Amino acid sequence: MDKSQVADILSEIGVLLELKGENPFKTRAYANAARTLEGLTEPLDKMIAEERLGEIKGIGEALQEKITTLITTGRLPYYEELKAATPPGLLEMLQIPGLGPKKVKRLHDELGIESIEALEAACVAGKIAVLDGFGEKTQAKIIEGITFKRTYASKHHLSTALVAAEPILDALRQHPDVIRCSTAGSLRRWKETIGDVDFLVSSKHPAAIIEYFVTQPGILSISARGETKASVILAGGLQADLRVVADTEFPYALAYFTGSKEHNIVMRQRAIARGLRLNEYGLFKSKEETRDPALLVRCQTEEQIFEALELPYIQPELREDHGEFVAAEMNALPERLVEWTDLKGSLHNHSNWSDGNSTLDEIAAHVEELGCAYWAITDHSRASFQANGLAPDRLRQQLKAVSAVNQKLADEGHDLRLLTGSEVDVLKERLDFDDDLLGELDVVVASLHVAGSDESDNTKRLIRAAENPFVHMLGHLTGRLLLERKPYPVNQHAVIDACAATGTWIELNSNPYRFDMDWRLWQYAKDKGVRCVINCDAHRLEHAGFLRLGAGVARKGWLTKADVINTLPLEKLQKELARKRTSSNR
Ligand code: DGT
Ligand code: CA
Ligand code: CA
Ligand code: ZN
Repeated sequence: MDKSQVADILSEIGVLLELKGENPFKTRAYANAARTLEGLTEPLDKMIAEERLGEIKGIGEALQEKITTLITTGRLPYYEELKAATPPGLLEMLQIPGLGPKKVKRLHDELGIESIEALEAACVAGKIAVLDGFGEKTQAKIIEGITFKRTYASKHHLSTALVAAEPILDALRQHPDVIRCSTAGSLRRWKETIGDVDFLVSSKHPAAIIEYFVTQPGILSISARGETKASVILAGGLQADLRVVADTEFPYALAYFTGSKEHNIVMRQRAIARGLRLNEYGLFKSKEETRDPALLVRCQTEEQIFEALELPYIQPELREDHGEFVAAEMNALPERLVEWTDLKGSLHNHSNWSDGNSTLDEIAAHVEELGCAYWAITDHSRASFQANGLAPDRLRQQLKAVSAVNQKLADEGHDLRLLTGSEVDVLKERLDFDDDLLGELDVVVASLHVAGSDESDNTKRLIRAAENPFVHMLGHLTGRLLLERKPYPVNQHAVIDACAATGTWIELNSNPYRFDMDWRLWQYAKDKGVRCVINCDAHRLEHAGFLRLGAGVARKGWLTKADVINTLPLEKLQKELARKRTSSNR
């Protein structure tokens, strides 16, 4: 056991004691001790061996003893008993925003509530609102928190699912008995959040594939295992399903298990309208459900299934019944969706001048290695003080530093150029920087970081930002954090309209917690003529890899290379960056 594990247990003890109603001094002592341990620079076992735990401020004898027991035995009976004596539902209730140990204890004591279900029922019956110190507002917030938790508890970020799935797909590909394989389901459709990962394999030896699959590294447990399918749990609690089929069935199974369910329903209806039957086993010349190979309409690929149903190929990302059938009928599907290799750089990124991790030199070296042509440094503006935002004089210093890096790049014959910029805060009445300063920057991203609760007010602020001739694009339009924080209220259509009217671009923030603006709105934006910028919002070097994720989400939004500004080479990009400013000057 290391010190951060010990610290976790100590702070949990603090919470458990608070739930029990112990005196605040005692409970706080545990929380404080946990924090102290986190900050230690020496390993705990060394300090214990040298009997120096007592030197740590704020850790009394009782705590020293518990820490020693944990480090030396890996267990602590005191903690285990305390935990066993606490209804597990109480700990679960603590995960609901706005419910701390004190409130949970009162709900338990006064209403006998020991589970989320009981809590919900009490809310619905109005029993929480009448409790002293709770009220209608708290009750409504608890209901909201329960709903939120329920919706998202079983969902995972796309990036988490990809990291878990890709090594397994690679492994499957290398197995000699695998004929074809693919991911399916929401992962293949590049949904922003993933329920479970689906794999499809064709093989003559399903048993060998199943055995191979369930013994892959990174698999925590096997939940189900049959002759042609298996389900396993991957790290982080993510479930993965595998289906093994005969190779003749592969295209039909791939189309079926890719979904979405809504898309599949329309496909099946099209089949029925043509006197056919479509299911996971095939497309059959039949008016009833069947699996009879004699009736099969032979398709080698998904493309041929679409062809048989008189449709052009529909890319997996588009299979959401979100207009793809109407567009396909009119031959109006995008010809070629954007690919991440089309991207030449990112126009919203941070460095260690604000809250990023890396220096300008490190960033330049890294993104050049990735093959980027340009990379904008848009650190936070002054108002984002918690993110170490730059005041005007520091920003002007940074402009010099960027230009020095560019000089060096040019001298050494590199093609990459850094662009100067700012992620300027959209404040209540104005932008954080005045137009003169914004006019000195290559790239200006305007973002709302501290939104209000009033939709029309937030909308107005963003529209005002779009109307500023020096603002090139709006950053992370809704501020949402997927599976964590809801978007602030904003009329996105109105903001899109304002961007269309002013020639302002909208960011597709490629951080997998954001993917903001949402893919469902890009068709509308594109129809209005609004262009997209696929940005990393990078705070570390490895965030440059978000470009791939963002491009996938842009595909899901039907975007092509021409719809995305940062597919342009540097010179053309610079012309586009100048366009809004010069047209507003006239
Ligand atoms: P997820 O896992 O919640 O992120 O979403 P999906 O789309 O991956 O859903 P999943 O894993 O339950 O099933 C994979 C695909 O299989 C789904 O997109 C469509 C197909 N599928 C599964 N169950 C049904 C069903 O009852 N009816 C139809 N039409 N298709 C289904
Ligand atoms: Ca799935
Ligand atoms: Ca599944
Ligand atoms: Zn931001």
